[in-house]
Amino acid sequence: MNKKVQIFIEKIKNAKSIAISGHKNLDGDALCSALALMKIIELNFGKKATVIYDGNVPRELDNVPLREDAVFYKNLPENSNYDLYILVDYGTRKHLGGVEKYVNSADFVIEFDHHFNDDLVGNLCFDNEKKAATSQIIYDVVKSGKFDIDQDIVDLLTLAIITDTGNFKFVRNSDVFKDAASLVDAGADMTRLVNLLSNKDKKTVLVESKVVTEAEFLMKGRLAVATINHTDYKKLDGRGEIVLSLLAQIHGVQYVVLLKEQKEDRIGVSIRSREIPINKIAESFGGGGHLCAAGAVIEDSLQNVHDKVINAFKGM
Ligand SMILES: [Mn+2]
Repeated sequence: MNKKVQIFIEKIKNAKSIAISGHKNLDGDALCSALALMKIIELNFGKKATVIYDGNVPRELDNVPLREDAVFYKNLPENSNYDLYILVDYGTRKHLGGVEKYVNSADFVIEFDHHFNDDLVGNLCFDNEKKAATSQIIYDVVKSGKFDIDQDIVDLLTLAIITDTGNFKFVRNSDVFKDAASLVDAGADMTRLVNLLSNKDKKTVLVESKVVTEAEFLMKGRLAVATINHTDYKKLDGRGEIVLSLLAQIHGVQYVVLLKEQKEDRIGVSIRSREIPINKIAESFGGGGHLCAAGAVIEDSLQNVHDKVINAFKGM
C-alpha cells in the first residue's frame, strides 16, 4: 500500500470528528465524491463524517444516493468543529466559500482534487490533474487501501465521472474508461444512473430553451452568444451547461459564450470553443479555466460585458 494511503488511514482512525466538502455551488463530482468518501469512511472505519456544502445544489442531483446527508453550512449546529477536514474537487482556496473557517480550524486537512492549484490547502494531498473526475482519485485510494465498497459508493463514484465528463465527452485520457469499466463490473448501471440525473425543474428547462432560441450569431456564424437576464437567471439551476452544449452543436459554430446576469452589474461569463484555446480571453477578464472551456465573473452592466466579450473575439 502506498505511504500516503497509510497516512490517510491513520488520520481517519485517529480523528474525533471528520468533515468533507467540495467547492462552493457543488457540481456532480464535488457532491458525489464527498458522499462517496463519507460512505467509504463509514463502511471501513465505522465513523460518521459530515458532508458540508455552501451555495446551491442543482436539482438534477436531488436523487443521487445519500443526497440528504449533505448539510448546508448555515444549518450546522453552533460551535461545530472538526479536527480532520477532507476537501474533494474544491479547486482553490477561494472556492471554499462558507466552509473555509472550519477548514482553517481543523488540525489536519486532506485533499483530493484534479484542478490546477498552486496554493494547496491540504496537509496530505491526493491531487492529479490527469484525472477527468476527482472520484477517480478516491477510487484509486479505495483500491490501494483495499477498502470495502457498496452499491452507494459504486453509484456515487460513477455519477461523479458521468457528470464531470459530460457523459464521457470531456476525457483527459483512457483512465476514465478503465475506471468506468471497473465500476460497471462492480455493479454501476449506466442507464439507471444517467436517468437519475434527468431531474430538472420545468422552469429551468424552459429558460434554457428560451436562451438558446434568442442567441445571437456573430462572426459569420462562428460565434454564438446567449444571454440570461437576472429574472431568468433565478429560474436557471446550475450553470446553464446545456445552453453551451446545444449551441456548440450547430454547424459552423466554433465558439459559444453564455452571459449570466447573476445580479445587477455582476455578469458570469462562460466561454467554450471547439478546438482553438479561449482561456486567454477568460484570463483577460480576470477568470480562467481549461484551454477550451473557461469563464470569468465581470463586475459591469450586462450590455457592457456583452460588448467587451464580443470585442475580445476580434481577430479569432
Ligand atoms: Mn471535478
